Amino acid sequence: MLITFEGIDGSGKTTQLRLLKEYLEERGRKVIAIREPGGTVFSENIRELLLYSEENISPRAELLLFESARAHLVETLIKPAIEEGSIVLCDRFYDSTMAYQGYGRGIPLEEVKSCNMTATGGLVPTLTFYLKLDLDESRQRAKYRQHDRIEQSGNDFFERVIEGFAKIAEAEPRRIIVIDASGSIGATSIAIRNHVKRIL
Ligand code: T5A
Repeated sequence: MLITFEGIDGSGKTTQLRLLKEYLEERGRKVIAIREPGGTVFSENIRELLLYSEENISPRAELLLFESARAHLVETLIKPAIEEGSIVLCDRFYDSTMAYQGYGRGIPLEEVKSCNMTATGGLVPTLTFYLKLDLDESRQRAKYRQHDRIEQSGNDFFERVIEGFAKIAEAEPRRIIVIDASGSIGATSIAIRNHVKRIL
C-alpha cells in the first residue's frame, strides 16, 4: 500500500507522515517512510542538485531531474516494499510534479503527465492526503528556516501551485483526500487517521 502526502512547502506533511508512521507501527504494521525527491542515495544526490544548485535550472531540466529521482526510488525501493507487504508513506509524489512543474512553472500538463507515467511505471497511490493551507500561513510556519531554490520562487508561483493542487484534488476525489491543515497538529493527525482506518 502506498500513501502519499501533498501540499505546499510548510503545510505539515513531514510532521503528519511521522505521526501516521508511529500510529501504524504501534498497530504492528511494517512502515517505510520516505521523501521525494530522495529516499535513496542516488535520489538524495539529485535532491541536492534540485534544491541547492546555485545555477538556475531550466523548467524542463528540473522536471526531468524530479522524474529521474522518482524512477529510481520507485524501482528500487517503493515497488519492492509494497510487494513484501509494507505500507509505504511518501512525503510528496507525482502530484507535486503536476502542481509545481505543471501549474507552477507552466510546462504543458500533458507533458508532465506523460513524464510522471514514465517515472512511476503507472504506480498510483492507494490514498493521497492533500494538506490544504494558504500561502500566508505556510510562510509563517516556515519563516525561521533557510529557503531552498524552489522556495525562493515567489508568491505568484506558489499561488499557481495552490490552484494546481486544488484542481488535481478535484479531479480525483476518491484517491485524494483534502485535509484542512490550518488546525492544530493533533486535530490534523486525527483527521488523517480516520481516513486511514477505513482502508486498513
Ligand atoms: N518539488 C517536489 C517539486 O517542485 N516537484 C516535485 O515533483 C517534488 C517531489 C521539496 C521541494 O521540491 C518541490 C517542492 C518543494 O519545494 P521538501 O523540503 O521536501 O522540498 O518539501 P517541503 O514541503 O518544503 O517540506 P517542509 O518541511 O518545508 O514542509 P512540510 O513537510 O509540509 O511541513 P513540516 O511538517 O516540516 O512543518 C513545517 C513547520 O510547521 C510546523 C512544524 O512543526 C514545522 O516547524 N507545523 C505546524 N505548526 C502549526 N500548526 C500545525 N498544524 C503544524 N504542522 C506543522
